[in-house]
Amino acid sequence: LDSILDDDTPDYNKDLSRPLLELSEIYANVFGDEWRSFTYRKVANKLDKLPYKVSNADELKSIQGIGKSMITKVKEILSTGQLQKLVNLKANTQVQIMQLFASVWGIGPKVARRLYQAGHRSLIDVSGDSALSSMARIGLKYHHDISQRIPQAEVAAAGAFVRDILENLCPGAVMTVGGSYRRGHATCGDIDLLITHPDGHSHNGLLGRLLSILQELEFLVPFSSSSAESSTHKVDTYMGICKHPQYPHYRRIDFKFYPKECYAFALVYFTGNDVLNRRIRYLARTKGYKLSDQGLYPRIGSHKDAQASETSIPYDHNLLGGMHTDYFNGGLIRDIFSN
Ligand code: DCP
Ligand code: MG
Ligand code: MN
Repeated sequence: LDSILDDDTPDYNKDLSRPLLELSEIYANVFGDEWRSFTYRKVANKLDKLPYKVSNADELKSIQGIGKSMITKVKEILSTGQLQKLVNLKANTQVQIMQLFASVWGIGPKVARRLYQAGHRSLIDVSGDSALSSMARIGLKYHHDISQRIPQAEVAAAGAFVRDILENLCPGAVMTVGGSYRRGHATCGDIDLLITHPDGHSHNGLLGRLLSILQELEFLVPFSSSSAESSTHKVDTYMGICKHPQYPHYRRIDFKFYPKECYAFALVYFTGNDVLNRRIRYLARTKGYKLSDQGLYPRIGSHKDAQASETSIPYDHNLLGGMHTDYFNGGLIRDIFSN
């Protein structure tokens, strides 16, 4: 279990996992095939976590989740040093262009395909497209900066900057820097901030007030169009671009505001990574529960009734609401896995 929770990978099998990850990205960005993309990413993650170097693909047969076709691919990499399928895809200009388009914040695989079909072949072409979302416009404008990884120290500095404002604005508010930063990575793709208030109500409406101060201070790039949306009534989300006054680059930043009774679950979700989240959600499901970013709920009825049961369970039935986060992160996950 520790090896699942610990994101420090020993790197014995990077030569195997890297091409699989590249295929994963192409499946998502070029073909919009999220399922296949996830399968490749999952196997790459498993290979990364092995405490030894794989020298014979048959060694992988006993590992759950690595199927025949993946073993065939690993064999090919071991014997030829590459994956012909990947080599072909990467040599294809259409693939290259659509990957570039989809690497822009605010442009997903569907829009990337539409832009290609509309005849665009470069980011300069794309910036002249009349149907871009405001997010994609900002994504294009800051594309160079936000494509760079962020050093851990700068993520910490940005977090401290926001925490300072937050604590003045709303005393007692609690903020955690999540995502890859919380997993101890040396560099991060973005800055993930998770915020709540232990009094149970002060988090309401806090997002808007915090955003306007951060924009006044020019920490946040002004960008409001449909960003301060809430995906459910429980969580307020904002995705934006920020720049710490003492650092030269613009960075991607995500804010999430949760009520305190969801916070432990939100913290697990927002710490990730996404593969771990899918695994523990699946595990919860096999044990008759539903795990989300907001709680752990008993499932009523059969798998077919899953949708109905989710909506029929009142929120207060959250089994572990309010439980101390450290217990949740360490203890609960450990308990689920050991049962
Ligand atoms: N998350 C998830 N599934 C997704 C997206 C996100 O479970 N499709 C969760 C797990 C992530 C967390 O949210 O760890 C933060 O998302 P990020 O996209 O910021 O990913 P990371 O912080 O893990 O990595 P990066 O360094 O690329 O930002
Ligand atoms: Mg992140
Ligand atoms: Mn993020």
